[in-house]
Parts: sequence; C-alpha cells; structure tokens
Amino acid sequence: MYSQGLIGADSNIVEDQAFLDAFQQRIDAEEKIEPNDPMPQAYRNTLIRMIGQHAHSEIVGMLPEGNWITRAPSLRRKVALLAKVQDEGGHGLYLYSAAETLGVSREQMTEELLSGKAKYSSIFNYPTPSWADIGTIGWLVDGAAIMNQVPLCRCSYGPYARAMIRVCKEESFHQRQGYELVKTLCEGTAEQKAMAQDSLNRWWWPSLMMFGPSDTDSQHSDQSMKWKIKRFTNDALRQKFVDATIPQAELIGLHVPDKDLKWNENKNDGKGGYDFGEIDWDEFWRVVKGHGLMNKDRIKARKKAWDDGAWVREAAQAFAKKNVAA
Ligand code: BYC
Repeated sequence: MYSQGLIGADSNIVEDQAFLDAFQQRIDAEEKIEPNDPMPQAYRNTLIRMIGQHAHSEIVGMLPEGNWITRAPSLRRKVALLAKVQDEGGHGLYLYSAAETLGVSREQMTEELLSGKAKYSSIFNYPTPSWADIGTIGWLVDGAAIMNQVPLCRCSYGPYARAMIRVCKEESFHQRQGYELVKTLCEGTAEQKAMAQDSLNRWWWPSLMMFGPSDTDSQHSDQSMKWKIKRFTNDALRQKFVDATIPQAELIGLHVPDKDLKWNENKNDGKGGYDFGEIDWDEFWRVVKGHGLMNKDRIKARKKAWDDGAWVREAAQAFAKKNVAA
C-alpha cells in the first residue's frame, strides 16, 4: 500500500531523446532502476505486465499442487508439499508488492487476471491426475522456473531483482524435492515407475512452452533485453533447460517423449547440446488464450477466493478509516 505514494513520481517527464538516451546509459552501466527514479512509461508498463503475470502464475500455481495436499502418501511428503505450496503463495505476495512499487494496485492486477486481460503461465492449465505429477511439477516446472528466474536476479529493476533472489533459493528446494520424489517412484515397483513415465510424457512439452514463444515470434524480447529486464532470449533459456534436464531423466531411467531428441556436438559454440523436436505452438497459443484443459477452473477458483476475501478487505479499510478519524 505504501507504494501508492509513488504513483506519478515521474509524471512530469518529457520523454525526449536526451531523456531516453540518459536512461539507456544507466541501464548499460548496470545501475539498478529504483521506484522513485524517472523511467520511460514503456519500461514501467513492461515491468507491470511481466511482474503481474509472474505474480499471478505463482498464485494460480498453488492450485494444481494444492489439489494433492490431503492425499500425500506420507507425513514427510505432506509436510514438503505444504511448505512448497506456501512458498509459492509467498512468491506471489513479494511479486505483487514489487509491481505495486510501479504504481499499480493489487486490486487492479487481480481484476485484470479475472477478466482475462492479464496472463499467467500456460503450465498451470494442465491437470494433476496422479501423485507422480507432484514430483514432475517440482522437477520440471520449478526447474524451468529456476532457469528463467536466476537471470532475473540481475534484472535492471531493483525491487524485481531483489525479490527474485529469495524466490530462486526456494525454487531450488522445490526442484530437488520434486526430482527426489520422481526418483523414488522410479526405484519402486514397475507400476510406480510407469506412473512417473506417464507423468513425464504429459508434462515435458508444456514445460518447454513455459519459456514462451520462439525468438522469431516473441514480441517483447528485443526491447526487454535492451533494457536488461531479460538477460537471455526465450529460446536460449529453453535450450539450457533441455541440456540440463535430459541427463537427469537418463539417470533415473525415464525417457523424454521426443523422437527428434539428439545430441549435437556442434551446438552451444562447440560445447554440445541437444537438438529437440518442434513445439506444438497451436496448443501453446490455445492454452494461453484461455482454452486449455483447466483455464476455466483456475479462474473460477481465483474468483471465488477473491470474492470470499471481500469482507477481509472491507474490514481492513474500515479499521484504517477509524484509526485516521481517531
Ligand atoms: N504462458 O514476447 P513474449 C513458476 C505471453 S511461475 C502464458 O516472449 P515476454 C511457478 C507473454 O506474456 C512461472 N503466456 O513475452 C509457480 C506475451 O503476452 P502479452 C512464471 C505467455 O514477456 C508455482 C506473449 O505471450 N514465470 O515458476 O518477453 C509453482 C508474447 O511473449 C507464456 C514468469 O512469469 C506462457 N508460458 O516473455 C511452480 C517469469 N509465454 O503479455 C513454479 C517472468 C509468453 O504481450 N516472465 N507468454 O499479452 C518472463 O520471463 C517472461 O514474461 C516470459 C515471456 C518468458 C514468460
């Protein structure tokens, strides 16, 4: 709420070439941009869009896993899952706060999510029908998140970069507990191993889609790289993720569902890397535009939570008003 005082902090700025050049010089010198600093409106809007989408993803991301808390097969697994889901809620809150420093309110961001104007990660529109999905989400989804978010710790906008440091530490724990869960299933009965393989088959391609459209179709990458909001392109991060994950799958005897997957020693400037098959971009855009298997359920759950919490927000406002009057 404190951030509301920052709205319009730079509203008198004339965005002439001298101003834009001076701003770019600060970025090129690796200076952090802070909430009260003058910034181009387009830089502000890009961050509001991206941090807002990220915050919504963390909160919606609690739903597929929350679905399994009451059915975790042991106390140890239940404790780890509860902690993980709670961490995701915390990430959402840091991120909403970081976005608020740019002059947007949490209410506005939530309304945009519920109306379909603001996006959240496509990955959370897939269902979690088996216990193995909980391990696969930690391993692949949090694994992809780390790959994408470690560079965001060096984002040019200070509050986002700083929020990412703790988020990445927690995502690292999430990734490890997920991989350990899948590994345990692979070392169990044939049925348990088959459950892990089935889960990998369903989550592999959606995990690759988390990195966004290919570089040729990404509308925002060029400008975001220039402003050092993003440090790597979508395709570069996707490649790093594939290269890091294939050996992990091999170690536990699982097969990635891609017939075009092949080691290519010439890739990555001669260091080697994997060639992989074409992503189904029609499916990606269908899910992003609201037509995935779980989109309607996810938004319905968020709307219910928002409506059910209305009395808390009203009570807090009434209390604040009473304190001012007293
Ligand atoms: N899903 O020009 P592009 C988590 C949209 S949470 C949906 O490449 P940009 C976790 C994109 O927004 C993971 N939409 O955009 C939580 C844009 O649409 P608009 C979330 C997508 O911003 C709980 C359009 O497509 N992580 O890890 O340069 C449990 C064109 O794309 C997706 C973040 O949010 C997608 N997959 O790059 C476990 C990280 N991809 O806005 C784990 C921060 C693209 O023009 N965000 N779109 O209408 C980013 O790094 C970037 O925003 C993206 C996209 C790489 C996602």
